[in-house]
Amino acid sequence: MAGKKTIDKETLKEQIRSNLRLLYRKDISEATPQMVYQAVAYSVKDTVINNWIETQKVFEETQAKKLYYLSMEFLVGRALGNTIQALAEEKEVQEALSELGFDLVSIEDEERDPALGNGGLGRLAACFLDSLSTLGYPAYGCGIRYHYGMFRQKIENGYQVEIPDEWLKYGYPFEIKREEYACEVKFGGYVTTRIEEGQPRFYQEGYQSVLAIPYDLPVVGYGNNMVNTLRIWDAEAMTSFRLDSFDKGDYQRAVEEQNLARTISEVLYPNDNHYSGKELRLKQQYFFISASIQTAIRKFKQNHDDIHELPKYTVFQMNDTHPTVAVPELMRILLDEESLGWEEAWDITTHCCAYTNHTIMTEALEKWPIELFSRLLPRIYQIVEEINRRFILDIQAKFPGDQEKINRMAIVYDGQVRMAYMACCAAFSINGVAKIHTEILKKQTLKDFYELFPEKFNNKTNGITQRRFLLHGNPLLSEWITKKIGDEWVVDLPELKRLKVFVDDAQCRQEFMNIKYRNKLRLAKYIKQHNGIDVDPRSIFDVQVKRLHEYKRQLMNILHVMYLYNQLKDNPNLDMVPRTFIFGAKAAAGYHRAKLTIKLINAVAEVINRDHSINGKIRVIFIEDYCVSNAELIFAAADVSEQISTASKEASGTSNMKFMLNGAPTLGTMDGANIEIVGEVGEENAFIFGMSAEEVIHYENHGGYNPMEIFNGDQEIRRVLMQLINGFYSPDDPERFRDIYNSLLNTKSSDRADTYFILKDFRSYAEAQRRVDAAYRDEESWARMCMLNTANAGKFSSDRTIEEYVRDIWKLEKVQVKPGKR
Ligand code: F58
Repeated sequence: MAGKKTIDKETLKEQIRSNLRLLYRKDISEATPQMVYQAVAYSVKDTVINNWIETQKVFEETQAKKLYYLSMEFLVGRALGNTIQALAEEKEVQEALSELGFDLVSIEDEERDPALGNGGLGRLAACFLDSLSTLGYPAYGCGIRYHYGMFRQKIENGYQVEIPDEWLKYGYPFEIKREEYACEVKFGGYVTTRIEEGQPRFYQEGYQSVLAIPYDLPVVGYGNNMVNTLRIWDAEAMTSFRLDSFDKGDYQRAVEEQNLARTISEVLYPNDNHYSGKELRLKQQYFFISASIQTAIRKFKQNHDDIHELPKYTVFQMNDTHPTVAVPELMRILLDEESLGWEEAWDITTHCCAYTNHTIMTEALEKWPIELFSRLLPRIYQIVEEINRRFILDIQAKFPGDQEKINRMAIVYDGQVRMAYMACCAAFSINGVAKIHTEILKKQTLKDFYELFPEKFNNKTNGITQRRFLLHGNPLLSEWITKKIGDEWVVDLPELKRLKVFVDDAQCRQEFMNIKYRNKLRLAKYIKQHNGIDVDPRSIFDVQVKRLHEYKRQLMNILHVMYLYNQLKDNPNLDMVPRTFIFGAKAAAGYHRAKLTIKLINAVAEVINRDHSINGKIRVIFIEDYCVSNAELIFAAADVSEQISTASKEASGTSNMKFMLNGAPTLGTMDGANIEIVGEVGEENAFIFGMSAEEVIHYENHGGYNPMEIFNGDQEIRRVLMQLINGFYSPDDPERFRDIYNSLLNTKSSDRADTYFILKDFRSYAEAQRRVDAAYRDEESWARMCMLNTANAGKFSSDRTIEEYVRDIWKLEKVQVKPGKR
């Protein structure tokens, strides 16, 4: 599919040898796999650079409109394999390496995942960049070069232990430092006003500066020569530029600036669906936003004289509220540096900024205390106040006398700045990430804003890139699909529907299931290596991998395992298909209940995996350090995709799509994108259970429900819960899981008992699990179901999502890039 070959095997071998000499003064015979990885990466980068330069030239020539995707997180995963694949050079590289005595897969394993994100939101940003490049749209990802990304997870004695992620330890070969584009970012101090030419002008004084240094990472389009840029900002002290401060004895300030710079880009906050109101977090936000917006304006001005034209050439997409300071920062630049009036500046800003919401969980909605916000960003805060003042006037004009409404909608209220409201007030587009999520935003979370600005609201159901999660992660299935229907699916996923005809062909079904089996063997090997446990590749691989959060209900899953185990103990001859329950999840370091749930999963695994009396009918595996690279192995090997969030809570989910694409039916609630998955594949090809979002919301609005009734009325559930506090899974400390037990049964003033309706949905879940067991026994219909999941996954490509963003929000034009030459 890709154009001409850009890598020639013999030249590549020579380059690798030469890179080894240049980088390490080593011959191939003495090189370690890590060294070879670096040498290969530099060679591949060499090819990429030519196309990268060419892409930039095309941007200059065409003056195409550019997207700036502003995101605190980009969970890109490994680059080497992806890049080689995008250049369609896998065969050349594989052969070159094997002739040098190495194999590509193990060299790829030498790469550290750049884990600059937590979970869904960060991975979505990475999928979007992949699609933007592949589709040929001009775009920049703008983020932070955290020195420590998402922590690495070790399991010690069943507990999660967080290990710093030193992804930069050996250097990251794909990045390029661009010192020449450094920007100054100012924090603190105070604002002075001077009248100049009859106009007040605002100056921030007494501030501390940080130098923002960009590092560029290539985002390589598949087979089209396009290379967009992911620009991540690192902080350095301005001190070398401020020797004068030392001279003047302003030593204190110089030291403070050093410290500020040292901390800003140090570490990613490891929270998923929970915001942390830490000062450093706000510093990080303003740091990368100020640098990105300054750069975008500088770039625009190189080619355009009239700043009013900015929205014609530039669009900023704010990935959740974390980049929302982009609004006042753009206003600041337009007002203070471009000397525009308020209305003009507001008009430009509100035509450039768009906002995506990723959650309705109230604890994830960002609010900053005024004291902190105004101290750190004094000029920005003034602008926010003015945005708020004018916004309130607008509301008053439309809803005279409705003070309640003003209280509900004000951006600055009750001592806090409400970031989502600022985003909604300023953005020209507000989107949710799945149909149901967008509806809940309109009807509930952002109801007042929907009433005021109905035209701004739109849905963009998430997607994933098939190039990483099928083409790269599941080579066997990819080859098979390509053999059956050609390779267009790589850039046009709905092509997969052409696989539907093969479900009626016994031979094809056999081939499809053989591939699944081989992928299960691959994962079983990984599990053996990492967990030291043998799993039966003929058992059902039932998988839940995602961040650990109460609303995602990993707890319900493990409680169900405990329930099944009780049944087996009572009746060792219980007729069930052997199951391997596979979990993978990181918990935020400070989220105690989530960490305790990990311990519970491991405690249950300990007991069950050791019990030979159940004849291996249940195995429980906790995969340590779930991350993008092992995810690829896991999706390919899954039989069942657990998507069991409390309905209404999971905005979209994206792992559900990755499983579907790899032929695993969904066992899930009618939540997030599960609903759309069922819409595509049909309810008969999924296992749906549990309360609907309406029911959940109804209970929530009426004070919840009484889980005690279930506890008292259902002896099997009661038995499972008692095992949490009678030492069954924790003989050394029977109280260990008391908090989990309490969370399900005891009402505290702050929390409802069983906030996430685990007991309420339990029976329905167990029943759905029985349907899985029954369905799996019918080999033919199970194979059909799996194939139909793959065949109907076309909608869930991030290519489709990006085309919708382009059509409805960004209005970008495609560009064509020729292969770059040296
Ligand atoms: C996730 N949010 C949603 N937030 O939970 C998931 O349903 C959705 O599919 C995905 O976004 C993509 O739209 C999410 O991952 C975070 O991790 C934030 C990180 C920063 C703090 C607040 C949560």
